Amino acid sequence: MKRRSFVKKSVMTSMATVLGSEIVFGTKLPNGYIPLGMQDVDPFILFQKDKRMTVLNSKPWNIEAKAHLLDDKITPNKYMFIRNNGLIPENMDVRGWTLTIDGESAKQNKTYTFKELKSKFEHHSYQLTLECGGNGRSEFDPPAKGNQWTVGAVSCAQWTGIRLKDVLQDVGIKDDAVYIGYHAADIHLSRDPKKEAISRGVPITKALQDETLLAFQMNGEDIPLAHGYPLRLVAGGWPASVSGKWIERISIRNKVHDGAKMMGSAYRVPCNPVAPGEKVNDQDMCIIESMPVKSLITYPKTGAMLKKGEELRIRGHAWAGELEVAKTEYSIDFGSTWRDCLLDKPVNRLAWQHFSAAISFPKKGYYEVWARATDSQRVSQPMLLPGWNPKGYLNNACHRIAVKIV
Ligand SMILES: Nc1nc2c(c(=O)[nH]1)N[C@H]1C(S)=C(S)[C@@H](COP(=O)(O)O)O[C@H]1N2
Ligand SMILES: [Mo]
Repeated sequence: MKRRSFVKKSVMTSMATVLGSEIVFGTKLPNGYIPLGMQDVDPFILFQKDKRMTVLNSKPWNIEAKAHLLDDKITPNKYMFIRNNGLIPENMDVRGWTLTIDGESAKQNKTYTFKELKSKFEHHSYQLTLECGGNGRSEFDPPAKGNQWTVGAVSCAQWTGIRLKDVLQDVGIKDDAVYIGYHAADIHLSRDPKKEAISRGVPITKALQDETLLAFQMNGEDIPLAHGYPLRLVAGGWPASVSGKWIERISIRNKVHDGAKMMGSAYRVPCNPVAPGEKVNDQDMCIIESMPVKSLITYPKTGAMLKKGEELRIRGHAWAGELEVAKTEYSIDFGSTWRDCLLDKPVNRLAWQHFSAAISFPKKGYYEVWARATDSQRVSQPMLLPGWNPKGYLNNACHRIAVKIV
């Protein structure tokens, strides 16, 4: 007969934290047994999220915001979307934690402790826009599999850490380096330790940008566990899937990184437009790089009611991947005419920009307010759904809200 094994003490401690009290007789818990009190964990409490956030999936956890919850200039944790491909790692302890840099194009393999990283390299802080490549997926037809994100898989927090380039240069980069790939501590859904939930990366040029951080703080505090504690790669302006959470290893590659979710239709779109529903061969798919121009009206909430004669002051954010947003406009006549909004400059490169406008309505009735951003290369958001693709990425159609004048 197989001997009964018991849960590790460390696992028990973390379960007790979630339950909020000691598990009396916890040492007698059989391995793999999940206490009832933990099977219905309240994600809002667990992740300290606002109750108005939408849970799209619990295995793995995927949670999104609503447009009006993203009104802050800097996104607080409670409104920040969570996108996980695997299971959140447990017991992340900075004391035993290390970061290793390796790969064909690293001049040496080097391992740093958390303390070394923090003391050896200069600290930098940037506001960085992170948008999931699949944000807006729910609109595509035929529908795409995956989390049905509406508009809330985007955030712009203040990230503090060290520059990835400083660490890579400390290790030494060979001339043939073309890409970096991250390896993280999260657990594959199958729980097979040989499989990685996700292991993506960026071209070496993006890795060497000043704003590409190995962050240890978000909004001035330790990064919340769900967002990558203790160390996270943050490469703003690109699909957020390149911003690896719970980073343990970064490989400097002499070819395009070939980790989990770099191939097939994962985070790739047809290199040339295809008809909705068309099957696309792997070799005709291209990796998503800089995200397209987009904007979001964060005030008021859709459905706002105003009295005739009242002026409406709308607010929102606009972002354009690697580029700056040059213009934001609004329309109240379904896109027939557009007027300029006030638009702030970004606080730093790759931070979203804030816009506002004071709108008057000619008479009582139903209106929609549409917002449209244009990037520094004069590319504007489409009014309707852009190019269909198998996984439903890059929906940057104009955001709109309903307004009633009574
Ligand atoms: N290790 C790891 N990093 C990851 C992921 C993941 O599942 N595991 N998801 C990626 C994806 S697809 C997105 S959109 C962002 C989401 O970041 P957030 O959960 O902090 O908002 O993290 C990225 N980094
Ligand atoms: Mo994502």
